[in-house]
Amino acid sequence: MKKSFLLLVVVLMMSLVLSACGAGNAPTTNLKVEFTDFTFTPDIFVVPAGQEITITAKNAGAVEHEFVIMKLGTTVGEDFGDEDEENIYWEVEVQPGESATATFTAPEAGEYQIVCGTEGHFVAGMVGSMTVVAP
Ligand SMILES: [Cu+2]
Repeated sequence: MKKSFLLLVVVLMMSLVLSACGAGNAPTTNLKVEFTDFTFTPDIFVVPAGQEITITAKNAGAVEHEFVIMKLGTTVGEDFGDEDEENIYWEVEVQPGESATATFTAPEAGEYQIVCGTEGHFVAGMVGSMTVVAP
């Protein structure tokens, strides 16, 4: 009795994990993101390496926000500053109340940090991640 209940719990948890992965892990060349003060929604992105990616970003916040992709192997330290500028792979900025559509070429496969480069927003927790998968 006890054992079968445990097994049921394990199976249920595994199916939850699997369905969560399935929904979030499909690489796409068409990203949509909404900025608020101070969050990216969604904050996890999966794209195929080397492909042209179109991103539509809507700023629903009250201040300017940026979607900054850091270069592979680099992350922002305690705060986003001048020393991080050279580590930017690509970025787009959107004024409050506006939307922007832009394109970039997905870099090589790996895990990339996404940050907002507007002063103070990184510290406020405006961060995300982009997984680039081999096509
Ligand atoms: Cu921001």
